[in-house]
Amino acid sequence: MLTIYSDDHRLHHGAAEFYRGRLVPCFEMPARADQVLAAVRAAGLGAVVPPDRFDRTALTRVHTDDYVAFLESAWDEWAAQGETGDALPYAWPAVDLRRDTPPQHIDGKLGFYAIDAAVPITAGTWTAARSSADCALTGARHIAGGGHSAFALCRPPGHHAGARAMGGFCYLNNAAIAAQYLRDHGAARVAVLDVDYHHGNGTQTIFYDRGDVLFASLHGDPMVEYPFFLGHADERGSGAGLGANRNFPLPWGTTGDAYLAALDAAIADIAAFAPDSLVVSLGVDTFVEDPISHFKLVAADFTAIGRRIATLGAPTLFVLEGGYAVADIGGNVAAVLTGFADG
Ligand code: SP5
Ligand code: ZN
Repeated sequence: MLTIYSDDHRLHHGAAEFYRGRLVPCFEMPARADQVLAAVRAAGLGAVVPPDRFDRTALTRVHTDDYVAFLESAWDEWAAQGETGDALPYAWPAVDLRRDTPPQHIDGKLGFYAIDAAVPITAGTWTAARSSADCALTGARHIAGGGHSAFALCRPPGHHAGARAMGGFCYLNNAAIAAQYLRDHGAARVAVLDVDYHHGNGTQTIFYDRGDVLFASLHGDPMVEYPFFLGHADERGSGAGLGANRNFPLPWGTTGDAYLAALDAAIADIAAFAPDSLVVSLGVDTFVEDPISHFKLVAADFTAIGRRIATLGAPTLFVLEGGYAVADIGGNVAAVLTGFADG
């Protein structure tokens, strides 16, 4: 399996995020990608190549132009105020506030284009996010060209980023950008399967009213888990997309057996949709020892996830999302990919 990776991810290294009422070191850190790269190499999965550079228009197929422009200039606007630490939002257009008047000041823009505060912007964040999307796009290009599978080793992750908002460590929605690229290059139907512990709210909203991209997600129940305000089972899509959105919220403490049963249901939905290609938002924060999550999957469960995905027989692009047990993230990702390759 081809892996696409860029060292540019190192340029994004946020200092701190809010956690239980205080600032703590970011769970989403460069060592994550280093561990995954080492494990992919150790597993002998195949070649590791750098990403191609894609036009900005590949990004604005799923993100709004003003949002991409915000990401491009946010650090410079922040630094122009004399700030040297990370840019973080602190005020949002939540209930009863106006969304039709984008602020001019960077402090206002940060909140206008964010769903939470877990998105530090540093001097290198834009370069890293753009390279991360390029990794996903390069993988999509490989699949569109007839490749059987690819692994985009993306960092920062993407599935919480919506058309015009960052959130949950995510800036550009790598999986959605890749799925749209596949649609634009020969695939009539694309399925996105999201196995990250958290609901892929950004991917869901981007494709919610479309029947050409199926979104299926297994995740911690939003009644008790981030992102809290999306990801319920009754969200089935709208308009032409009605029936093309499937959520499988699962309780804290979910073990491999229950997880794999829900995965079988999601895979049955995907098989019925008969996609021309599949994008997997691959988070391994479902791991029992993940520091911010509450599922109980173990290494053998990750192998089983890969095997089950392989039964679909679709050209498949894996896109890295979450996973914060740094010592184990590599082994768990490699387990999914080898399970798929051997399946
Ligand atoms: C890509 C991805 O996995 N993003 C995850 C973003 C999660 N941000 C919120 C984390 C809050 C952690 N609170 C957990 C409490 C555990 N006791
Ligand atoms: Zn996650």
